[in-house]
Amino acid sequence: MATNPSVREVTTYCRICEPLCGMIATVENGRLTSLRPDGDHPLSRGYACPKGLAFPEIQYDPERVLHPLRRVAGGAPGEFEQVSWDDALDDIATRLRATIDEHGGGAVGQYFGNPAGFNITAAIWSGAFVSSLGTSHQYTVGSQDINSRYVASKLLYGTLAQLPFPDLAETDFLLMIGANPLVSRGSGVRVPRAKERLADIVSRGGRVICVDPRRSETAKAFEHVSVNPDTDALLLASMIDVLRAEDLLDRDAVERQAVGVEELLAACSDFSPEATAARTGVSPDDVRSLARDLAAAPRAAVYGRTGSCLGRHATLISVLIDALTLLTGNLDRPGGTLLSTPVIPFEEVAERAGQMTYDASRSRIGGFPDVMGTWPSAIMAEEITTPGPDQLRVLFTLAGNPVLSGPDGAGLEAALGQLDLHVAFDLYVNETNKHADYVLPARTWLERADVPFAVVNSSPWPHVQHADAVLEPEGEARLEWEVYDEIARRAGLTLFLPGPVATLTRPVRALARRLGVRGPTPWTLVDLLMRTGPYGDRFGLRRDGVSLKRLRREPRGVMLPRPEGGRLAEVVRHDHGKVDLAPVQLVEEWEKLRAGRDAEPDPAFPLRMIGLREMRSQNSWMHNSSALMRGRQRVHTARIHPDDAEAVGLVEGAKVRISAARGSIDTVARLTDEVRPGTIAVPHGWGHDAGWTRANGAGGANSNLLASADLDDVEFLAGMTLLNGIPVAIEAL
Ligand SMILES: Nc1nc2c(c(=O)[nH]1)N[C@H]1C(S)=C(S)[C@@H](COP(=O)(O)OP(=O)(O)OC[C@H]3O[C@@H](n4cnc5c(=O)[nH]c(N)nc54)[C@H](O)[C@@H]3O)O[C@H]1N2
Ligand SMILES: Nc1nc2c(c(=O)[nH]1)N[C@H]1C(S)=C(S)[C@@H](COP(=O)(O)OP(=O)(O)OC[C@H]3O[C@@H](n4cnc5c(=O)[nH]c(N)nc54)[C@H](O)[C@@H]3O)O[C@H]1N2
Ligand code: SF4
Ligand SMILES: [Mo]
Repeated sequence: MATNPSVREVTTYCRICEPLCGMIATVENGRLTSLRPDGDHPLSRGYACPKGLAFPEIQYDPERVLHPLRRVAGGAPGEFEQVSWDDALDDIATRLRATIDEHGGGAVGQYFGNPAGFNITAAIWSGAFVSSLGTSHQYTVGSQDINSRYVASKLLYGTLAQLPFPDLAETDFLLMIGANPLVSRGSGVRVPRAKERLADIVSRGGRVICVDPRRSETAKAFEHVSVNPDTDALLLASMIDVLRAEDLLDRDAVERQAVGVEELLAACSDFSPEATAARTGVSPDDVRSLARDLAAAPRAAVYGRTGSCLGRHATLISVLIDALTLLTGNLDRPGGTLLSTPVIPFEEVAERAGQMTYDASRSRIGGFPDVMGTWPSAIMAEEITTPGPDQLRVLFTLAGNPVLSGPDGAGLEAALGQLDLHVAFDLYVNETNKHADYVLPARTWLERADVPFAVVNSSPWPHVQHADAVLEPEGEARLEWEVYDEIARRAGLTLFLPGPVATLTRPVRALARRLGVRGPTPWTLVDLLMRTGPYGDRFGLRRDGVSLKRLRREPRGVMLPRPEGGRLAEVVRHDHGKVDLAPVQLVEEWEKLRAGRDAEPDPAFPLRMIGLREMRSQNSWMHNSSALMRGRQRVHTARIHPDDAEAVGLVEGAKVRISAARGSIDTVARLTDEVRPGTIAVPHGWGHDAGWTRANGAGGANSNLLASADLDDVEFLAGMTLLNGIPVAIEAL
């Protein structure tokens, strides 16, 4: 094979989810003929999941968008015609300019979806684009995902740029709140070969415990504590109360690391295990054992993921997770919870430049605090439909599908129709961008160079890898950053105005001038930040440091030094230099928890709906693959406990209607005692009706039609949407 010049084997890595598994692509005459796991990758060592392996089908999907599409004048949503890039860019720039001239930059906004988080050049340039307009209409998937975790870091440590993670490499006790890494492959902590890594903990004599309303795949393989949806704040407060009552606190660690301990303990004392048992469904005995075992474990870590972030108390829960870790002496030490170290320190630089804001401004609708300059996506529809200064009139959707992934998709769909201009960058016509004026063809991860950012900062096995583009782009697909650049140029905008972004780009421009490079590109910025960052080569001063040049020489990437403990003083930005366990912002959150708004179930909606991830499905966008949509995966189902099914006369495989305050959806019942009685579990991202025939034909329903965008259903501190614990009722159809 190696002798045939038209066949190449290229080392790369998958960019669908956080493990970033190593892959080998075989390219024959410019066409991808195989994509297989890279056996020599230092972390994934020959593992790839079905989604990664199915990617060639997406790459060559005949329904992929390969040319700029423009909505037919007067056409219905989804009626597009092919246009040239030149025409598309000219028209977009002209209309953008007109809106800015008439209404100001504050009328322009962006929705940043999940795949954009794996696309470094798009992430940087889209950020520069919206920042240069001075608009506050920035929406990201973060308010359906992880923003509460960042806000908790702001409150606890005084910095948003911190994502603590469990040291899976050395821990003896892993307490997971709402995470299912055997399916999700880990999130908020980069852990390729998750199953093995968790099994290692048990082989070392340790324990792995999942707190989850569903006996998830991970809970089945390890230990399970079953809990009612959206009651984790109560459970964690009770555990802290047990530590206090039984004198199990690590007083030395508390003294060294924290302020506000007495206030925290006082707040938790309203939540003894007896006081919370009825709501959490966890017996006082079980809560006590859990707290005692956590305190007694030599090295323990508490970790929460989406199951802990998508409820009414998301930020409070994230705070309590780190509080439990700290109170048991496990924060900032190997085997416990470690503090993240950035490979490319965007966040740190932005923070120093005053750009990583929290609550520096409040949203027009709902008065929500900004999180890194972004608003909750729950308010996007109302920002479009509510007249007044800074009404949202132009929207760029970058790799997102909020009609399926966010709350009240129906309301959002209706609002999207009112935009003056909506431009999307995507691989497909999806349920959101079918309402756009333009869908612009994006390149897949096999068609672009990349280096991972945020997700590599939190790993017990830190590693960074650069990938070159493996394939020439199909059709006319372009890199998003170049398109943003071109739109800005044609609209007469300067992406790098003096102001916030300039703080980042000024040193890059100076460097670029010295090297004789014309203007900054995302790559000059990346290289500068990487080289001057914590792992950087400091332009030669540090021999084993990283630079883009080195990463390009070492295509399987570079293992970085294992993170150490003892970094708290360097991370904490509060004046007192310690972790604040009783930030004032939580006072009202404790009140809300005490009031227990949701404590008394509404008899009309007695059940609670939670989400679910499946191995062969990726959020809203991989349902057009025949390789993935096989067997059980073909059918969208609601997992329902047999007792709840019997109560309404439902049988296995029957049609079920699920109703909530804002409407209803129909899907298929799957009876299983893996969910608690009173809980149903339904995957999100289904109910397709856009440019993907197989996905459309798969049926199922958009579970997020039942999720509320009402302002008082949105968690206040981080703007999190209530996606887990939605009050619902079921009936047989
Ligand atoms: N009920 C419920 N809802 C949830 C969740 C839940 O647990 N429960 N989870 C939430 C979470 S954590 C997430 S991350 C979101 C995800 O929600 P979104 O951020 O809206 O992202 P996706 O649904 O993954 O849609 C991604 C879109 O990007 C496109 N795309 C894929 N790759 C590329 C690329 O390389 N370039 C470009 N330009 N486009 C690309 C796809 O075709 C697709 O249309 O869903 C959230 N919604
Ligand atoms: N196959 C596959 N992998 C994925 C994705 C995918 O769509 N498919 N998406 C990727 C993305 S974008 C992300 S953010 C990660 C997410 O990674 P994870 O958060 O690990 O993924 P989930 O499988 O959603 O796990 C959440 C768990 O929380 C539980 N849960 C729900 N509500 C509650 C609650 O109120 N309390 C508690 N304690 N638990 C609750 C659910 O039953 C579920 O088992 O996964 C990533 N990996
Ligand atoms: S787990 Fe699967 S989808 Fe995620 S990075 Fe690895 S191969 Fe890709
Ligand atoms: Mo996510």
